[in-house]
Amino acid sequence: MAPRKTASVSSRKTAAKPVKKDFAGGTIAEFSKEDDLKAYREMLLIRRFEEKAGQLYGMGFIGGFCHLYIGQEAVVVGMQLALKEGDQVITGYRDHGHMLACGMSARGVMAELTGRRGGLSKGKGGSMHMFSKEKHFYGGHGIVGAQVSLGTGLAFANRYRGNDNVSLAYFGDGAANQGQVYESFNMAALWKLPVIYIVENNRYAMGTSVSRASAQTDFSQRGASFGIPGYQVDGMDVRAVKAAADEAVEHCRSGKGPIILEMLTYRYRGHSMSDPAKYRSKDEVQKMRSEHDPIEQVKARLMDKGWATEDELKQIDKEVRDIVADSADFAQSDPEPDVSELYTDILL
Ligand SMILES: Cc1ncc(C[n+]2csc(CCOP(=O)(O)OP(=O)(O)O)c2C)c(N)n1
Ligand SMILES: [Mg+2]
Repeated sequence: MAPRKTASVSSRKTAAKPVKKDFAGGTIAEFSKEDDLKAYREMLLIRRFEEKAGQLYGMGFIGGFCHLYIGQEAVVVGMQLALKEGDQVITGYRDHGHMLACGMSARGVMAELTGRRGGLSKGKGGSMHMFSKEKHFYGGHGIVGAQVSLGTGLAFANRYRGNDNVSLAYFGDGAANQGQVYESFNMAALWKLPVIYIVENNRYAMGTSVSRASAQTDFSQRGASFGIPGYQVDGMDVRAVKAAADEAVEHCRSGKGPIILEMLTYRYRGHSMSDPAKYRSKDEVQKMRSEHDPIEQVKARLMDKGWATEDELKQIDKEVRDIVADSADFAQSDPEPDVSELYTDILL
């Protein structure tokens, strides 16, 4: 879906082909003051958390892989606004934002990044391997594309148990070229499984741009041969994401089977923590930041409409920073797992 205001985000996709019918009737969700304030707070929490994680990594407190979600916050926050208790979420390794949006604690995520006892996987999983049964979050997966099959399995379980829950499987533009994605699409369409496939098209898979890696760059159409409907969504506008999410959730809950949402989004930081970023220009990044930033969009709207003053927004920023600072303190002071824990809670 391409709201007119943000045409430049989608024009790179739509220029070469007929204009696609807008999803959700071409509209964006009407946000009340409360909706915008909630979206602002949640996106800001992810942004500040990720900035802090980047700092802690630089200081040597976090080891191994660490992939930041900065720039993509509207996708997960907008999707989450359409869910109900029991709906499941699964994603790849760029997962901190998904966990926070699912309601997992900042302390638990940060302490997992630093490998401490209070981490969500008791300090033994790290950035890419965290789970919460309570919050219906199923990881956190380092194998590119694996979460698509697992997310399809979650949808199968919902069908089998006869509940009306929906599973959300997030994956990247690079993962979209993996074979198991299409095996999953086939089964999901065949059995009409309630799964929303969310392609987070941030234009790059590590250092490879979509156009260098993909024969079909319109990911919303990747399910066409299975009869799975798909739509492109402005993933930088939380209202557009919410509108698409509402329709996709309704599609799945009403028994119509899987659906694909391609989120046109962008990651501001490198792929992981050591990325010289020679594959894109600084201007490209700057243009996205200045013209499409998901948080700045909401901030401007809140102020334009008189729904919040600069001081009130600063107060939210302070509250969010406090949560993040607390998580960072905890993640540095909590002890590491005892050596006796080396072989517990793991598959041998
Ligand atoms: C099966 C497999 N192949 C290759 C890799 C190495 N790898 C890690 S991330 C990545 C790029 C994936 O890009 P994308 O799906 O676009 O996700 P993004 O990082 O942009 O969120 C690759 C190739 C891997 N982890 N697993
Ligand atoms: Mg990508």
